Formats: sequence, C-alpha cells, structure tokens
Amino acid sequence: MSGRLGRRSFLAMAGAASAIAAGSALLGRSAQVRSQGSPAATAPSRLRSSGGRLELDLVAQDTKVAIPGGPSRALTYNGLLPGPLLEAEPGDAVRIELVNRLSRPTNLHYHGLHISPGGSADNVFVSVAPGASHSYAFTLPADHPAGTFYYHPHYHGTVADQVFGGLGGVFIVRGALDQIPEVRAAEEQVLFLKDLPGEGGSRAVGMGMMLGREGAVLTVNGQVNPALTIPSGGLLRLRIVNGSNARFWRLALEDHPFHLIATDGGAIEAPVELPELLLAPGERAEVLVRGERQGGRYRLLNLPYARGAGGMMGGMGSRMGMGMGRGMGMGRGMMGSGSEQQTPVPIATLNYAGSVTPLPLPERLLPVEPLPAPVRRRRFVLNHGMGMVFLINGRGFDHGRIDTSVRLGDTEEWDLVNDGVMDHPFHVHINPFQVISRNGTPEPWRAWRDVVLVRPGETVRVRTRFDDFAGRTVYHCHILDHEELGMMGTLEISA
Ligand SMILES: [Cu+2]
Repeated sequence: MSGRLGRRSFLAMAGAASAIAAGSALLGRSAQVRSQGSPAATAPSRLRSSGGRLELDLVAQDTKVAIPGGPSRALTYNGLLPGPLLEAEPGDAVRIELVNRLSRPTNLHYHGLHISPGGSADNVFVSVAPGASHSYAFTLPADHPAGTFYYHPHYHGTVADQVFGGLGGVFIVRGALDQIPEVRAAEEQVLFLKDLPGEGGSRAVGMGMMLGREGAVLTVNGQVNPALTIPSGGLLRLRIVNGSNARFWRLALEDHPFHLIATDGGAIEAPVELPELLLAPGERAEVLVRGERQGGRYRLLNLPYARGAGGMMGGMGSRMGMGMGRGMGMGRGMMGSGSEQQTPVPIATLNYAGSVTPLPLPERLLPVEPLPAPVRRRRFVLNHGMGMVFLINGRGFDHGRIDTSVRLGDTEEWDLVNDGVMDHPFHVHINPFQVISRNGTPEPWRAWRDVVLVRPGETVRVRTRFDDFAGRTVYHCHILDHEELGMMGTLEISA
C-alpha cells in the first residue's frame, strides 16, 4: 500500500483503530506503518507524504482507551493516542480534514511549522464546531528546516482541556538533518510524552488549573513504560515531544548521556552532550544515544521538577529561588491539582539487542544562521493578577485586540520577563527565535526554538525575524491552563 491512503480507507482504518485505542502498536503492524527498523512495540501509527502530498482526515473524538492505571476514556485523533505520526518534506502540500466529534469547539495548530498564520493554514482563530469539519491546506516552504513538530488543538477556551484529555500528535519534516550520514545511520524512535489522569482521576479545573494540571500516569506513545532497543555499538535517535498540558519532563537515561542534535526548530551546529534533558510543554528535542554498553536494561527516567508554584500557596507574591519549590509539592497535592512527582519515575526501558560495528557521532550538524541586529526591542512581562488570571504586560487575552504589531522581514529582540512565582514557558507561533541571553548571560550556542522557559525572576532575551508570512497570530505561555486563564497575546505581522 502506498504511503498515502485514500480518505475512505484511512477513515475505515481509523474506525477499526478506535476499537483498540491507544493501540498504535497494533496498528503498527498494519500496512499503514512503515516501521523503518524502529522498534515496532512503540512505533506510533504513521503516514508519510507521497508525490509531494500529504492528505488525511483527523477525527477528534472521545475514545475508550486501555492504559494501565490510566483513564478509561481519552480524547484522540482517529482513535489513536498519540494521533497518527505525520511525515512530510519541504515543499510538500498538506491537506488535513479535521472532523470534530467532540462536544466543544476545536481546531488545529501546527506547532513549530513555519507556514502562513492565515486562511486554512496555522490559523488559531478558526473555530470548528461540534459535528463540523474544517479543511486545512498549506504548503511547506521549499527551505523549511527538517525537525520534529507537533500538532494539537488551539481553540481558546478548550485547548487546555483537550490537550489534557489526550489530543496531540507529531509532525516530522524530513530534510538536510536526516541526510547527515551519522544521523542517517541511527535507528529512529519518536517519544511522544503525555501525562494522563489516573484511573477514576478527573480532569478537574479550579485551583488545579491555576497551577497547571498534571496527570499521574506518565505515558510514552500512549504506553506505560514501553521497551526501546539498541544494538551494542549502535546509535538511537530519539525525537522527543512534550505533549503535556503543564508537566515538565526532566529526562535522564541510566548510564547513557544524551547527545543533543536538534531543538524545536531543527538542527544545532554540533552535538551537545547532556546528562539530562528538561522539556517544557510544547518543547521538542532530538538526541542521539550511543549503544556504548555491552548489554542490559537501562531505565529512561523522568526526574522530579518543581515548577515554582509554591509561592502561590504561601504568601502571594513572595519570590522563590530555584530549588526551593520541592517541599511545596505537598501543598500542591492538597490543592488537588493532581501530582507533583517526588521521585524518579521510569517511563521507558532501553534493552540491548545484538551488536553492530560501532557507529560514530556526527562532529558537525548544520549551520544555524545568526540573525542580524534587531531594529526594535520589546518587553513582555509575565505575571498573574488577582484571582485566577494570568497576564502579559498586565493584560489578559482578548482575541479582538492587537497587542503587538510588527513588520514583515524585521528582526526584533524581545525581553521575556517573569515577574511572578511560577515557571512560564513562552511560545511564539509561525517564526522560531534564538535565545540571546538569560539574565544577561549569553547563551552558549545558537539554536532555533519556539518555546523557552522563563523562570521566576528571570529575563530571557530572544531574537526573531518575521519571515515570509504576514497575518495575525499569537504568543502565549505553553502551560496551557495559564494560556486559558489569559496569558496570551496577539501578534500582527504586516507586509
Ligand atoms: Cu505559565
């Protein structure tokens, strides 16, 4: 069967899949998936572009799921959690028919893709009513970077509930990074990270929403503690996506460092060795793991991380330093927000199987273009207001207001200032940015990002250029509960 399925056959498969929801592995053995040597046990259902086109239907629906210790129902695309893995190349035409079988409005955001914010492309102002459909159509620019991107709902008012409920999927763009010989030689595995409410757990709102709701069940590709394999001497390329509403994933692999090769917006210039990797909601990274052990089983761990919510529980407005937040976890638990994880939790297991002639790491990756000097500097202050409101520059979100007007082609520097007591990962649509400095300390290496963590008391300076596409879009905190409570602004890019 070709990579592109006809609409009818795809829907038929989607229907069959919903009976075995969270059954990416099962579907993985069907013709829809080309496993390409990746471990089939955790390979999400996959659809590749063919002949320059990627076409599919995505049906957003409430589905019965079977996740050990997890909820009995989740929100899925085509009955799958995560949604189908989409793959395209620069220059491809993409057509996605979104069908809303949920009880509330929805839409789609193509997180990280550099495409138009208007029409039926990455237009977050589109509303798809329950029972209705919407035809998305866009073309990836011919020079679009290769990388790991993320599709998820973005209708203001329902986005946090729908993402927390399960919706989201991975959109891969293949290109130059994939052609680097050492990268190409690696086995590839997508890790879509999602926490879900525990059995009988609610998707409760209230105070939990203010802190940002986390689920107690940690899943990777919709599975609890799946197995990954690596041959001794081999390389494993992990494409990691934080698909959570609010949870930060702080990953470490026992006895194996990560070799970072790509951030949100694609390749960095040379691999960077990291003992652990912190991903805020919406953030992605690609790492290489070397099969440098002779054998055995190694746990991929999620380490505890305190998002600095404690100040909300103690005196309002008290400024917390990093590292002080852990004890506040009890307060958070008492507030019923779900779970603050206190100990490392295994989320996947790496098994050695076989051996190969040792593969080298790449020495160089791809150039990361330095941006020119900015023509303008702006300041965005992130804080909470009185009650359940989160603000940017003192204002809560209003879709009818234009908060920031910029000119197409301009380079600007933005100072992102966290004046509050909680972590806020700042996300900008359409154009990626480079972090210049954090509290005045220059960033050690250049990277394209579209999410950057701004900690309490921190000022992060980013530089961006508004390339190619005029139109209206948004920037916001990617703790989606905070976005819902107002921490979002509109950005108008004028030609
Ligand atoms: Cu936030």
